[in-house]
Amino acid sequence: MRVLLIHPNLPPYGGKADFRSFYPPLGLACVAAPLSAAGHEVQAVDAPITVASVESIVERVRTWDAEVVGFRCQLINYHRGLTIAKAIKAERPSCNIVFGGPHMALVAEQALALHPFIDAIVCGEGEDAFPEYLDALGDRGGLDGVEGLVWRDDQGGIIRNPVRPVSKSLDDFPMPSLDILPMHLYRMMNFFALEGHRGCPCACIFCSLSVVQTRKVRFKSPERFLSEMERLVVDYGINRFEMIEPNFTILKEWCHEVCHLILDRGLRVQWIARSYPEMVDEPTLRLMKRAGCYKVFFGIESGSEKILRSYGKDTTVQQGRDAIRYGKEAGLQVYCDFMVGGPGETAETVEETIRFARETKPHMSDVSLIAPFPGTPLYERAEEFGVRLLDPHWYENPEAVAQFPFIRVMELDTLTVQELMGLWVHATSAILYKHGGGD
Ligand code: B12
Ligand code: SF4
Repeated sequence: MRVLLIHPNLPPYGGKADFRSFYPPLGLACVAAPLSAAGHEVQAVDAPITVASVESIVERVRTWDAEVVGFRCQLINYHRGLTIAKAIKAERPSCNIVFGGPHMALVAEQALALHPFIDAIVCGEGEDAFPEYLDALGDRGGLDGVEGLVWRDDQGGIIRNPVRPVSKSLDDFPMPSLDILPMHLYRMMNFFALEGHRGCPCACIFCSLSVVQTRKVRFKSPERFLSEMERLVVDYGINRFEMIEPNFTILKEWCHEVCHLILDRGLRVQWIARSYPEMVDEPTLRLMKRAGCYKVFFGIESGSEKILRSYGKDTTVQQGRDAIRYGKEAGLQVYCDFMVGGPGETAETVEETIRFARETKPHMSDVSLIAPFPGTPLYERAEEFGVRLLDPHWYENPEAVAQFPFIRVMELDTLTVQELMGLWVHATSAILYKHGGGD
């Protein structure tokens, strides 16, 4: 079959009319590989980097005669995906429209009910599910046998198949099909994403990653990971990477082995990684630095012990301080993420966060206003956390999503929406503009 994969554009960000992202849709390259191996023809449109218009994408579907069109959506580009899908279906009613990506597993039934132009949604990992879906379309088994699929039957009913277990080793998946992406543009940027493991054992109440990817963590072998890195260096001339997992140091032996392999093979690479403050130590950060890491991200979130607990974090404020110090002493740039708006947040707890940033002086910081993403405990059990959702279906409202990062859709027992906004602006200016420069 001819399958066109689409990475929809991102909405305007922070008032910028055309937010051009240079972040590759690695997930599409991952699902493309088994499709090609099964004999399907696969092409992709990476709209954020090529700034492809809806019309040009519909034209591509028509001229190439695509039979199936697959979309990768996280919430932020979901509405662009819907606009493109609707236009394709209007032009080519026989074309099968499938959605996948981190947002879709959380809203699958609702999305199918609201948007009749979507034929099916793949929840979670797509490497096995998507080829099986295409087989089933081609009459090699029914759609009801495809685990992880939510789909529309001939009578218009919405069927949710059993969940697909995430038991397979990541090494069993083929190497991502990078050639479907505009690699010349990523080469110009000298930037690409690398994935070493999936899943997160934590369950922070504002995050859906452990819901979608599960709390079980699966690793690629260090050798497999290195061969993905080496391929980018040798075949594509790219040597600057971001490791996308939430905690690159989650298994120290794995992290150390990867760093030693980079050093042993003499790869001259530069990379950035994320880590949990409670799972990092100075020797590991120094080894990462020797292996080419130049920046480390810590999700500090808050300088208040009480708020950290309300997020469901195990980290203490002191562990955050220590992690920042270790990072600086290892010679890394330290980038910290803070948030405003957790359950029980008050002007005093926000001041604790500002004091933390003043005292620890990360080189760079970001402060976000918490948003209740569907599927997260914060959204699903809002009342329990003293949170009131002003519009429970805000994620289906393109205008609400387009306000990102100023999403004003919840208030707390302790703060109104206006107070929340005010404190976020205050924290942003105090941390970013007065203390974002570090030492
Ligand atoms: C890189 C990244 C970004 C990049 C952009 C990503 C992109 N290419 O568009 C940037 C830095 C811009 C970004 C920003 C944000 N991000 Co982000 N990001 C990620 C990250 C770290 C990696 C994504 C990735 O490549 N994953 C690896 C690939 C292999 O996985 P995948 O894409 O999910 O694909 C698999 C499946 O989903 C499926 N699949 C995917 N597409 C398709 C298509 C079809 C047809 C099928 C069948 C299957 C399928 O199969 C793939 C292989 O198994 C993820 C976390 C993560 N580890 O996934 C968060 C994540 C996607 N981000 C998230 C969030 C919340 C954000 C922000 C809103 C954060 C914030 N508060 O600022 C901002 C948005 C800002 C903006 N205006 O864009 C959430 C999304 C939640 C949601 N419901 O949408 C995630 C899941 C992180 C989390 N902790 O929850 N992000
Ligand atoms: S915020 Fe980070 S640590 Fe917490 S559940 Fe999400 S990915 Fe895991």
